[in-house]
Amino acid sequence: MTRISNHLPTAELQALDAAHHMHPFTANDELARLGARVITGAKGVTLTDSEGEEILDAMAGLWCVNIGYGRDELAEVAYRQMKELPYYNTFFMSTHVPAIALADKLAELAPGDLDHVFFASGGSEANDTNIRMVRRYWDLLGKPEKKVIISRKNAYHGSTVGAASLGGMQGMHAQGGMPIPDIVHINQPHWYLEGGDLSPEDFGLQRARELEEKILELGEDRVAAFIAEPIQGAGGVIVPPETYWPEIQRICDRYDILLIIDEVITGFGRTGEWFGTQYYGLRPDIMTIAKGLSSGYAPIGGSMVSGKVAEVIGKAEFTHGYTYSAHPVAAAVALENLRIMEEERIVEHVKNEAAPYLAEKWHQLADHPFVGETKIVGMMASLALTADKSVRKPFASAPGTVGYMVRERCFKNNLIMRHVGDRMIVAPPLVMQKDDIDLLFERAVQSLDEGYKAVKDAGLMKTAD
Ligand code: PXG
Repeated sequence: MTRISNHLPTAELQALDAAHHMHPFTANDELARLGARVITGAKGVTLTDSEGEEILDAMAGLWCVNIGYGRDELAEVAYRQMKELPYYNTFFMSTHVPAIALADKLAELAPGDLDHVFFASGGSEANDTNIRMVRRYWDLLGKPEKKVIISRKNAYHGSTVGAASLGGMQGMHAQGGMPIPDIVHINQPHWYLEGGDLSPEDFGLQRARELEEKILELGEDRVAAFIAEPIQGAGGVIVPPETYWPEIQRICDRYDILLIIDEVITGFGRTGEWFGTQYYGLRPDIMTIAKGLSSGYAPIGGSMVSGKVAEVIGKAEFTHGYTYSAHPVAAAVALENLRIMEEERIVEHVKNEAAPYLAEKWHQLADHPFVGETKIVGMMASLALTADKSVRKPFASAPGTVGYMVRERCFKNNLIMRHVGDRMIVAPPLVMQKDDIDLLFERAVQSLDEGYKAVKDAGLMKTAD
């Protein structure tokens, strides 16, 4: 049997990795110089690396390991499903029991009339499905010109050409001729850096009304949909002002456009509700899901689709699908993950215990001289690093310079806390207990203290003009 284990010294593993493995969102020359951290195992909320270090994973892998690592039940379900039916497709009038059972469960959990699901292997594929589905929807209703999708700058919707076009990451658009036609971006509701002298409430309304202005500018008859994350995740855990979402919902109701809510990060308990949609009281037509659906144990995602849209799409063949749509092993693993989430009342644990405790600790960080603001909803939190607490301004150095220095301290202190530009972010496994959160806080404070000193010593404690 192939043995995949930590069978070589770390340096050799790192050299092989750098020689042959092209990493996502990584400069491979830098990787070769520094060597990747080799993660060899994990249990609960803790990772182990090839040097035997124990690392607190405050990012739940990549925002996905919601129930924590090392749950044998998921491994056993995967094993059983592989023996029984490792693969079959759901094309050409076929189906299988894991697909049926998972679709049924998701229809029960998803809010409103989001009772239908089109499966994919992850969030990017699901968002590609969404592009095609909303255009097809209007086409079938005799409005083929209604195909523009409005999104937001600094949104993240995935990495395929379609999903990256939906996203608003300039660095991604700059590589590979994106966005594709008929996708446009409005500004994000990022009060801390973009709110100027407006109150958060007024700014939230102003940014929401950019959607209305864009619809009017393009003409309602050309706009198919608006897509957004309830809280921007990869963009830096940007929590919109309270006025933002009600106004967006009002605009979507007023004009005949579809609302796509990307719940890839906010879904499956992260906000203390099953979905961010419920946290904000939204009524989407389509909801993107992935990550926490299987707690990352198997690659699976999908689009939850309302009755209104599914009925139209179902009228004729939708010429779209992936080999691994509703992969039986992934579907079985997801189903078991959802069973555990329900049985162990993990969403309630977030809402009533973990998130309030994390919030109490997180907001204490606002007193640190290096921290300009703290934001948190459920188990996703961010803080802005600042050179001057009295103004909401970026550093004079290139964005991310300071954040990276703090992240390096976190890495050294065995805490996975990330930086996005000069914001620090966490999104821990939902199963964190109070003592895990205490450890997170302790290491975060230590890393901030050390980062603060390093940034001062480097002469970077300067605000942009
Ligand atoms: N939508 C959202 C909101 C996401 O966060 C995707 C779609 C794409 O999902 P897949 O499964 O195709 O990766 C994501 C993924 C980061 C980071 O740096 C975030 C994601 C992926 C990779 C890196 O925080 N989110």
